[in-house]
Amino acid sequence: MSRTLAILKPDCVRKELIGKVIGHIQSAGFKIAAMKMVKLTPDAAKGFYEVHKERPFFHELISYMTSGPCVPIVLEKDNAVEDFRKLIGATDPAKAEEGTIRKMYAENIQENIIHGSDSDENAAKEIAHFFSRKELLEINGWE
Ligand code: RTP
Ligand code: MG
Repeated sequence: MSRTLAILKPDCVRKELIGKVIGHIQSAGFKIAAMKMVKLTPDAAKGFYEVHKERPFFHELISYMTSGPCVPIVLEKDNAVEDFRKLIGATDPAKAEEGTIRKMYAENIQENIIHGSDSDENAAKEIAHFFSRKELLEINGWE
């Protein structure tokens, strides 16, 4: 069993797609281990996407991610990181495979509905970004 971090991004919340997207995630065999709704501050969004700080789209990405509430979710499954990236599809929905969440619901390469961690190491860091050890202990008994 391994873990990944998903975020239902602000466009997902705005379009009232939370229920539909979570339905696809659960049908694909992922277990929801923790979930909350938060509004990222610019500093929190910059911290989360620090790896992209030199990219031309960084400023736009931060305004998008702070444009409304989002829903971080800790997911559990065998091979969680890789299987979840397959389920959400390519960053650009125009290039995503049929049946993927981004293909079905995303608008464009930026407003793409959902985030998924890209490695086990980043999943652990990203989970810690949104959920304290105390919360995870209280919710799931994780040490
Ligand atoms: P994520 O980290 O959100 O799961 O997305 P990803 O791995 O598929 O894509 P990544 O390259 O990490 O980019 C992070 C997010 O930045 C926005 N983006 N905009 N305007 C653009 O060309 C562009 N490229 C990326 C997207 O919201 C993307 O998910
Ligand atoms: Mg990424």
